[in-house]
Amino acid sequence: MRTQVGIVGAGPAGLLLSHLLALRGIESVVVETRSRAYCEARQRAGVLEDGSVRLLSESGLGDRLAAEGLVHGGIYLQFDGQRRHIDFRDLTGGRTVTVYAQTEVVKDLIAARLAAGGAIEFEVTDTAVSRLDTDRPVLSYTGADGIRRDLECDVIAGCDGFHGICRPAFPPGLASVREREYPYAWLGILADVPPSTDELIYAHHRDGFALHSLRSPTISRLYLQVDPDESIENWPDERIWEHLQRRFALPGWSLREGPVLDKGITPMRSFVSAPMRYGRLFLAGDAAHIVPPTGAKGLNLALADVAVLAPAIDALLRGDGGPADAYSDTCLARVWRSTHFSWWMTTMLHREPGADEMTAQLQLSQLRYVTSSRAAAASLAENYTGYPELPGAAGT
Ligand code: RFL
Ligand code: PHB
Repeated sequence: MRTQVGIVGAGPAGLLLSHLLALRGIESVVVETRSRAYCEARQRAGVLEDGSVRLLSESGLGDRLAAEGLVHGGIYLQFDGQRRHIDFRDLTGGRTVTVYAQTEVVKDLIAARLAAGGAIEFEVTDTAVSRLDTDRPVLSYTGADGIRRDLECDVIAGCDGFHGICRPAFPPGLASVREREYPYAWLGILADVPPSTDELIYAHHRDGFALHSLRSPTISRLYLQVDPDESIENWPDERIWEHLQRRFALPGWSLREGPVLDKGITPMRSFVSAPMRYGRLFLAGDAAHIVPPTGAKGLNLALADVAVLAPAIDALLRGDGGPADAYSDTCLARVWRSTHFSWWMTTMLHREPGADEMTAQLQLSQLRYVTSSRAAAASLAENYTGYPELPGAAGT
């Protein structure tokens, strides 16, 4: 069996890559271990940068996004008994973000690929990649029908997330890994209750960080900092609401409660593996890099990677290897900027277990600065809404 591009993983990176390649007349096959229903229901990100919205719209995926996405012109930072607004429009010359859940991005992408006759194989097992240093790499897997297949490709894209098989297929020693684990995790809930806020609230509190986000005018998404080894069984709904109430408390404002539809705990990690290419295998999205969610960057980075990768593969298949050779450096410039911003937001807002009063005062000073200095607020706003252009890591 043969295809031009074998894509491992039907997350946002793999699906958008398949779509962008199809727009260029390039055929691909996506293989995915999970079921379609699982991929469409997995609760994750919620915030799209300006550039991600433009990318999706310009590639024909903007209808539901325009109708149902909620445009946000800022965020609130809450600390020391005050809630301060950062006005993105004012600070960045009109840029915004859009709240549109990753579940919806994935549903739109799967629908678009299937409507166009695209091949997505769900529920595959034993995915493997080989012959990566030749111009005919092979993607092997067992289909849902139990039949083992070897798919000969021109290029393989590893879009299989942090726990996938593509990054480990690099020869030992080729990639350098930079990593930081944080001493805390997020407990996230989806609640059947209208949001109690018009824009996201990032709250610094002596008990730990909390975030009020949303999914729609009737559904709220809330997060609570917990210990990394916490188990969800220790968190009945009443206990979650009690902690949320305490961390968001503000005179004259109240947090509405409602039935919890979904809950889970996510570890927090920064991780960058470079280069993002070995031979004819290209990594994109969480397969190559992870950021803690406090900067709302992971999904946006995944989309940005494949926006660079699709034209690079196109050029490579036409005999021009230049853009493919530049792929890793081009992406890593954005990846490192987002990695820094996510680390900065995370360390400014979370309570570090065992941290002394010095650390708490440094955080509060930074929060006061970023909400009172126009220059500091503009830097946050520029990073949060995204970077339209970044020079390549090699300065190109
Ligand atoms: P994904 O989404 O993990 O998709 C990878 C896919 O590959 C499949 N797979 C395999 N398929 C075949 N063979 C194998 N051997 C395979 N191994 C794995 C998996 O089943 C899966 O379907 O990676 P992708 O496409 O790179 O997308 C990345 C994003 O999902 C991720 O960065 C974001 O969700 C991160 N993130 C956020 N990003 C934002 O931009 N804004 C946010 O507001 C935001 N909030 C979040 C987040 C992530 C969170 N969690 C749960 C990690 C909030 C949370 C709580
Ligand atoms: C979300 O809505 O899931 C969300 C929003 C902002 C973040 C992280 C997650 O920083």
